[in-house]
Amino acid sequence: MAANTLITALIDHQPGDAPFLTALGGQALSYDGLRGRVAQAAAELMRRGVEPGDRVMCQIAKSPAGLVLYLASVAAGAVFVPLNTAYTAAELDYFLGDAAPALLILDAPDADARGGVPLVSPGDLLRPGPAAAPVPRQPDDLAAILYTSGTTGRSKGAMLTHENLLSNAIVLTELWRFTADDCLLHALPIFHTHGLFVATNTALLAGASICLLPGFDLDRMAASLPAATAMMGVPTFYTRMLDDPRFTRQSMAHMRLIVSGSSPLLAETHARFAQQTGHAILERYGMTETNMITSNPYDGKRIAGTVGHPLPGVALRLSAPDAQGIGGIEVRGPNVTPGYWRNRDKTAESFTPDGWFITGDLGQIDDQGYLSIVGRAKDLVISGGFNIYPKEVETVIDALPGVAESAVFGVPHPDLGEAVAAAVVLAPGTDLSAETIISALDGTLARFKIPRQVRILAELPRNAMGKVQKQVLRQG
Ligand code: MLC
Ligand code: AMP
Repeated sequence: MAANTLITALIDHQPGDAPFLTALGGQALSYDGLRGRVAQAAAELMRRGVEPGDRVMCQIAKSPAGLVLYLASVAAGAVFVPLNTAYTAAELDYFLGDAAPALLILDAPDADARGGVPLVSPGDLLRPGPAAAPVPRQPDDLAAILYTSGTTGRSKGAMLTHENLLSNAIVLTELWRFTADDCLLHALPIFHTHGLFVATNTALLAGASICLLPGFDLDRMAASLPAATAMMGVPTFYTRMLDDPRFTRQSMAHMRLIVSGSSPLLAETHARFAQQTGHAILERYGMTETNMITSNPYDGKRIAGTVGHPLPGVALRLSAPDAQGIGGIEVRGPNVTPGYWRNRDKTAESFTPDGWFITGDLGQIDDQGYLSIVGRAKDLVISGGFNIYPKEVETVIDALPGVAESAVFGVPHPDLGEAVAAAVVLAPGTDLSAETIISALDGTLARFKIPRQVRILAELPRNAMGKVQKQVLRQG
């Protein structure tokens, strides 16, 4: 079989009858079954004209088909571009224009094409048919593009190579001791780094099985728990589990690993979880552009409020540290993106002249080498693990008739960590209510980006330089 860096590593090595997906009211799938489906779907993609390097865009509900289509796209030599299912039609059109995919996969396409791009459903691609061997690909070839918003308000596509993804999966599998005996409880979405790469690639590389849930749901989590050995989640998963009496020391005694990431896990949540379940959550830190960067140790002390040490092979430094040692986190290694899709300016801005990726996070390293994320240099809200860039929301609010200007910021939220809030100044002589503004955003912005509270103000608080003081707004 021809070498396709990622596919060869991820799905070539497991025994045929080993379980890949375990059944939970759904269908079970062996590794042989997975390989067969991937080879068929790859052949179907090629038959439809997908060529190596072409983008295959996919916006579908989480299901086994989603994992097969990810692997089949990569097997066909294409670049997989998954999209958040919450994105609106307007947002989708932007991604279509930017990525210029050869194909767009939607659950229920209502036309043959959109913006000139052919539409297909997962069923169109997963029909039984001839199989294709993986198209040879090199480590530097792209395997995926993941869109991530930015401070300018326009999403940019982080390019991820076969090597970026594989190097990270190899390190995590080893560090977190994944083996073929593991069963990963998978409740994360599969359109982001966390659920698609950290969880899925790591499990595949280990030959482990996955209990794939359509989303995070406490009843399904409780029902699946007995079969699982490990889980990964965002902090919201763990705060919700803490409020549910089914997640106890007894019901979780057989689990060997609980991982948290994507947004800050409160030290208090870590402590309460340990008390209630006996598990010290292992917190790690990463980013779409860099995959995983640091992790608390598997064997050593997992320190709440820290994200641990740089992963083997990943170099980390703090730029311009202040008197307390707080500096900008910069990263280098085989995990780091070569840059943004067709966006040389953003790529250039995101790296230092000597080639380090600028994360935009602020960190501090203690005397044992544990990194803490102490803030963000970037204006970003992380709500339930989804990133929202205020600039994007402000641009849409500012465009509403009757709005003079706005400022969008994060406020503490017990379930989501942070929730999106907005302060709006109306144009003279207009009278808009908070509710009118919120409902006017519907259909333009994905619902998770829409402010949960809007305050109408006479003016925005500004500092002497004229910069809006979001800290003042946050304090109410
Ligand atoms: C859903 N909603 C959210 C939201 N998720 N609002 C704000 N923030 C969120 N994260 C809104 C919906 O629009 C809807 O609103 C209402 O909440 C109910 O939707 P739901 O789908 O039923 O919500 P729920 O299932 O409770 O989802 C919450 C969640 C989910 C936390 C389980 O958001 C989730 O799975 N988050 C994980 C995100 C993730 O994987 N991040 C990793 C990024 S990778 P309405 O108004 O329509 O009713 C990364 C790198 C790294 O960051 O280091 O990992
Ligand atoms: P994304 O752009 O969606 O990949 O999100 C990456 C950002 O999430 C990082 O730059 C951090 O700001 C944040 N992040 C990821 N993991 C953690 C963590 N464990 N603690 C705090 N912030 C985190």
